[in-house]
Amino acid sequence: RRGATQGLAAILALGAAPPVLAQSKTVLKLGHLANEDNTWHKACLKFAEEVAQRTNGALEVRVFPNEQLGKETDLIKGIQLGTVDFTITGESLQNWAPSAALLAVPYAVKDIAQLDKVVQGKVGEAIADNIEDKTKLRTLCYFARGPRNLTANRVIAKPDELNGLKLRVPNVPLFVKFWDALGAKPTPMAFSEVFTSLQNHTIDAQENPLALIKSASFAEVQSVVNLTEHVISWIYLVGGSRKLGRLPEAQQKAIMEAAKVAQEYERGLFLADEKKLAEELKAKGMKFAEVDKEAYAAKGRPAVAAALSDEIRPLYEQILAT
Ligand code: 2Q2
Repeated sequence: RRGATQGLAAILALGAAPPVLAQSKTVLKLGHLANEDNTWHKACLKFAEEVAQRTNGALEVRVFPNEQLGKETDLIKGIQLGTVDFTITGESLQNWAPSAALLAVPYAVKDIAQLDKVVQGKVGEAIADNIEDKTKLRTLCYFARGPRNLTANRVIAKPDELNGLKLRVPNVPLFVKFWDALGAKPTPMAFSEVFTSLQNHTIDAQENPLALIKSASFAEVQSVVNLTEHVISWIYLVGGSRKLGRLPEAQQKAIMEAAKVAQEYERGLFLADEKKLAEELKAKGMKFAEVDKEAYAAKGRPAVAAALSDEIRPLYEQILAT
């Protein structure tokens, strides 16, 4: 760098026009809802590092955790407006693209092996295409998630014991319908508001994979993990297709490659995490309760069936058959 500056000084001294010394730098913003301890954040940092390396610093991805750049829904809109460039999102996209509901249908996907087959196969392709088509968000890579579990301050062994439990759900109409049918009172709310709302009892419960339960410190305000395992889902790292499409080909390729590296990297962290999360949460005082999963599944089934439109039902059937 010093050499270049000296060279520039020399040229200016000679009165010549300065040469273009370096490509101008483009800064891209990535916002997400998890905190710094979460594997999503670490994968985003990896993504940023890989993008910088593969573009010789011409592209800089700045990562903002904790909904610092906005709530999940705002981030999706922000990408559409061009004020944000990337986020991590999934089933909330059903508010724009109906097939995104299929990322998280209660009691559909049974394990990670099935999930990988679904995402990487024809169904996943159809979902990703539908998302890009309806939202102008391009899916760059995906992260598998652990099963969603219902946390509360009591054991809820079967849905009949929900008794109007005030439950926070993300902004996902399918989740609202499912929990409503089970007998809870689901309220959509942004992730960044959940901790405080549990603390001041605006809500009594929430449901999420153990990874987010841990990184968001819900153990401080929830005593029981009810092992409902009601949703096994994945989530996408997405970027705005219009803005990305205007970048030079080589930079677009660098972004896609960096995303693949981030995906692999996240999977390693995720698998390591899954082995220890339950013990870590128990050490923080949470009690783990086995529940009647069959009763949860059975009571929710009609609502799930009714929530899936004819348009996406064939894809749903294909998921079940995978
Ligand atoms: O509880 C949350 O906010 C997340 O686990 C959500 O499931 C997730 O962010 C979805 O809203 C994905 O679109």
